[in-house]
Amino acid sequence: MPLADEVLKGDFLSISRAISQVENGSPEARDILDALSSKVGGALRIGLTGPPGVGKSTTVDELTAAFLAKGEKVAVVAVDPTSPFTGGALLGDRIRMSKMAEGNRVFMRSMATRGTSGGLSRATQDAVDLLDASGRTVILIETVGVGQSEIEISRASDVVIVMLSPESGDGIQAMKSGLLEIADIIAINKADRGGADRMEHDLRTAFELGLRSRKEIPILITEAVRGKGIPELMAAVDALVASRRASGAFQERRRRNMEDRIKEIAEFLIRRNLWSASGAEGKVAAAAESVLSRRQSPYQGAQALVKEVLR
Ligand SMILES: Nc1nc2c(ncn2[C@@H]2O[C@H](COP(=O)(O)OP(=O)(O)OP(=O)(O)O)[C@@H](O)[C@H]2O)c(=O)[nH]1
Ligand SMILES: [Mg+2]
Repeated sequence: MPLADEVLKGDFLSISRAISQVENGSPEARDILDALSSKVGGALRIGLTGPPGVGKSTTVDELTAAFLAKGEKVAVVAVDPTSPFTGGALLGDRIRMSKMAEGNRVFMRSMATRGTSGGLSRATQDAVDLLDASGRTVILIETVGVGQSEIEISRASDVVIVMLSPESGDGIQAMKSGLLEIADIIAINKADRGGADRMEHDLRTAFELGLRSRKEIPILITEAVRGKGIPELMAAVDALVASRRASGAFQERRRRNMEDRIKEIAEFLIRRNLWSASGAEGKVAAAAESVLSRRQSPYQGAQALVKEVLR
């Protein structure tokens, strides 16, 4: 049976194999995604991001349990933008695989790609699509909030929860980075360490002063290790999703995200086709020679190359 059919049946091992193909950028991955396109879109995609060690995985575990209790079929995708392709991700997968084989209720996967940020986001989104088609109803996507990964998680998610903690000046860091801009909900975790109320106050003041383009935002205080604040966090997610569905903002966000995604894929395909075309390197060498011998400008050289390869 083709892998796409196995994925559709929700078989964990097949989903895992299909995600590996997506990570490797294999042609089979494209075929599977094409075949499953009519089955994608039903799952709720929730992104969790924030500084290293803030409590994202702990919160993901708690949210997973809460969604399971509501009868949802949960998948967790942990994206590590810093890990190189071979750096420990495979071992991590194996550990997670054995965990999931026990329960067989939650699909868990850590993702690594070859390190290009565009490739990471493409593979993540493809993996989420596969999980969606496989019948998972809630997909939690965890990623460390550093640099480019913020935009990527935002594009892959219906709702983004940004996690901060009162310690180590996370709030100030978050204000400097783009982290707060992509937040739909903020969770101030590690409330037991003290200073959470103060941080909430500072964030609200900052928002009122216009340090974020959208001012209204739920701010929750959590203590994930003890499950404190998790029901409230769930309720905030539910309320946000319900109101956005009612107003059309939910679908609007998906449309915008999809436009960005299609652009990104188109750029990828153009670049790939350009350099994979036979003789491309030779043509570059010829164009360079012709520029250096003053017969044309670099733009004319590039233009000729593009015309020929993208025929
Ligand atoms: N005191 C305290 N510790 C917490 C809380 N939530 C999580 N932790 C602890 O913080 C540490 C990091 O938690 P993780 O959930 O792994 O954090 P993370 O954000 O997923 O970390 P990375 O994925 O490495 O960025 C663990 O030792 C947790 O037990 C909390 O509310 N209070
Ligand atoms: Mg983690």
